[in-house]
Amino acid sequence: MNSQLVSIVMGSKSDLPVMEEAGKILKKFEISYEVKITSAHRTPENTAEYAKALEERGIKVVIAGAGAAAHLAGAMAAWTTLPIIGVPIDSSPLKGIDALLSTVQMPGGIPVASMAIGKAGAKNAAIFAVEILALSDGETAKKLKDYREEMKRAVLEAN
Ligand code: RP5
Repeated sequence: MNSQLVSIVMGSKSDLPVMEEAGKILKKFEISYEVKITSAHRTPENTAEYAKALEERGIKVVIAGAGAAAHLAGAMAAWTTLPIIGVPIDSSPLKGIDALLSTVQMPGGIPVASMAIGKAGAKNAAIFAVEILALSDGETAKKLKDYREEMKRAVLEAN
């Protein structure tokens, strides 16, 4: 067992500027996480080994970001029943539409929760992960409600 609750996985180091948005949110909510770079296509064995070991290591939720023919979230979902939240990354000439379709169009039986393309998706993936963890942690649930209030105040105060 380790103390990390969330795994942020991505297909390439070049995905980091997008996926960092997820890390920022998890830090804000004081949720421990690890970051892993592994590719569904270029390091398939590594990806499978990493995914298979997650549950035993105590990880509860996975956020998986990849661009182009983005198989990472689905490839990981094949090896674990932990919830996988996919983030399509706009790193290809198709600007993430390809990654969005690859991530969202999982065949029935092996789900991946797909977020928006790019930084908003990475941010929401982390909030979604926090929402899952909050189901069994009252303190985290309270922080989520405070976060909503914070956003509401920011909009009202902008006037
Ligand atoms: C995907 O291909 C990665 O997730 C990345 O978004 C994209 C390009 O990867 P690099 O060529 O920058 O390593 O697998």
